[in-house]
Amino acid sequence: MPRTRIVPAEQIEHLSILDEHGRIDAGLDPRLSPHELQRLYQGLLMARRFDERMIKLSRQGRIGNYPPYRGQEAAALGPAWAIERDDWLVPSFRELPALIHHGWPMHRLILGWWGGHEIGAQPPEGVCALPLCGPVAGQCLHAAGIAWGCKLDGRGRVVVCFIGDGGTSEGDFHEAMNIAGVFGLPMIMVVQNNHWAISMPRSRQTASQTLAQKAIAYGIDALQVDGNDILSMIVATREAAERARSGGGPMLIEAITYRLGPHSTSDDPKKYRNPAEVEPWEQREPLIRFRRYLEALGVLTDSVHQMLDAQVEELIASEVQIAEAYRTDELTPFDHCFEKMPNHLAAQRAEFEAYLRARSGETPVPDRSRATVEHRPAPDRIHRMSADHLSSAIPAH
Ligand SMILES: Cc1ncc(C[n+]2csc(CCOP(=O)(O)OP(=O)(O)O)c2C)c(N)n1
Ligand SMILES: [Mg+2]
Repeated sequence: MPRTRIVPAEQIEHLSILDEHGRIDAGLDPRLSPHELQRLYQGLLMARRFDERMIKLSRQGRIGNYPPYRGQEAAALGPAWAIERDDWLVPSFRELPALIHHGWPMHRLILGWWGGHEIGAQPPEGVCALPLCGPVAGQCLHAAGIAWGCKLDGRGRVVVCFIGDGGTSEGDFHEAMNIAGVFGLPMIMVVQNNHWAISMPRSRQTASQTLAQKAIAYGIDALQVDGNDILSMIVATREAAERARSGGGPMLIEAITYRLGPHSTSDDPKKYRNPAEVEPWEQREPLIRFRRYLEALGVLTDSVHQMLDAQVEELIASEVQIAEAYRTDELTPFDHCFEKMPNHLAAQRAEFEAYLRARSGETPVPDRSRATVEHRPAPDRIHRMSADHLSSAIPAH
C-alpha cells in the first residue's frame, strides 16, 4: 500500500474588485446604478459618522465603553447590503453598520449595551437581526440554529453571521461550522479578519495561512475577500446567498480588513501595537477608495458629498436626541436578578430609589456621608467593628 498525498479539493480564492487607489477590475464590476452607488457611499459615510459620534458620546460619559469599527465599515455593510430584508443577520459586537442597514434604528443601538437600557438589546418588531453578542463566538451557534430553522421552513432565507479573527479560535465557532456543514445549512459565516483580538495579533491567533481554509475541514466552501472593498464584499455575499438559497449550503467569507482604532474606548493600542503597522492600512481604508472611484465615474462631486454628509449628520443628531430623551423605570434591573430579592440588594434598591427621588427634585439630596440604609457589613468590617467594640470595652488606665 503506497503512501499517497491527498490534496484538498478546495483552493482558497481571493477576491478584490476595487483596489486601494479606486481602480476597478471591469470584468468583476457588479455594475450598480449611479443611484445605488450614491446610496452605498452614503451608507459608508453614515457608518463612519455614527462611529465618530459614538466615540465622542463615550468620551463625554454619555454612554459607556464602546468598540469602534473605523476601517471595517465595508466588511460590515457589504454583507447586509447584499441580502434581503427577511434574511437574518447575526452580529458579533462591532458590526453596527450592518445592523443599521438591516433595520435597527440608531437610537436603539445607542441605548443598547453601552447605554445600559434593556430595550437596546431587543430586536425591533419585524427586523430579522439579533442583538450584539458579547461572549465571543456565542452568536455562531445562534446563527446555526436560525439557519436550521430557515432550511426547515423552506422559504429560501439565509443567515449572515459575523465573527472576528479571534473568535475563530473559539469552540462555538467550530461547532457551528460543523453543524452547518453536516446539515447543509443556509449560513454565511463572515470572518472579520481585522488582524487583532484586543492585544493579540493575528499571527499569534492561529498557524493557519488563511482563516478561510478553516472551512475546508467542515466541508464548507470559502472565499477570501478584500474586506475594505465594499464591492467585493457585496459580490461575495451575493454569490454565497444565491448558493445557500438554492440548497447549496453554507459558505465562509474571510474579509481582510483592519481595526484602525482601539479595541474599545477603554483600550490604548499604543501599548501593544506599532503605529507604523497602522499607517499603510489608513491608505487602504474603505471610504477613500470608494470616493475616488465615484469621483472618477462622475457620480460624486464635492457638493453631492456635502449634501449626503449633511443628511447623515442630521439623522444621527436626531437619533442621539431620541436616545437621550428615552426614559424608563431605572429600578427595573433590580427586579430581574433574583426570585426573592436578598437583603443587601433590597438595601441598594432603596438607596438608589432615594437618590432618584432626590434627583427629580421630589426629596432633598440624601447625605451620603450618613448612610440612611444599613448595609450588610463585609466580613473584614465585622472583624474591625468587634475589635473596636472590644477596645472600647477595656477600661482606660
Ligand atoms: C468568550 C469570551 N472570551 C473572552 C472575551 C473577552 N473579549 C472580548 S472581545 C475579545 C477579542 C475578540 O477578538 P476578535 O474575535 O478578533 O474580534 P474583534 O474585537 O477584533 O472585533 C475578547 C477576548 C469575551 N467577550 N468572550
Ligand atoms: Mg479581530
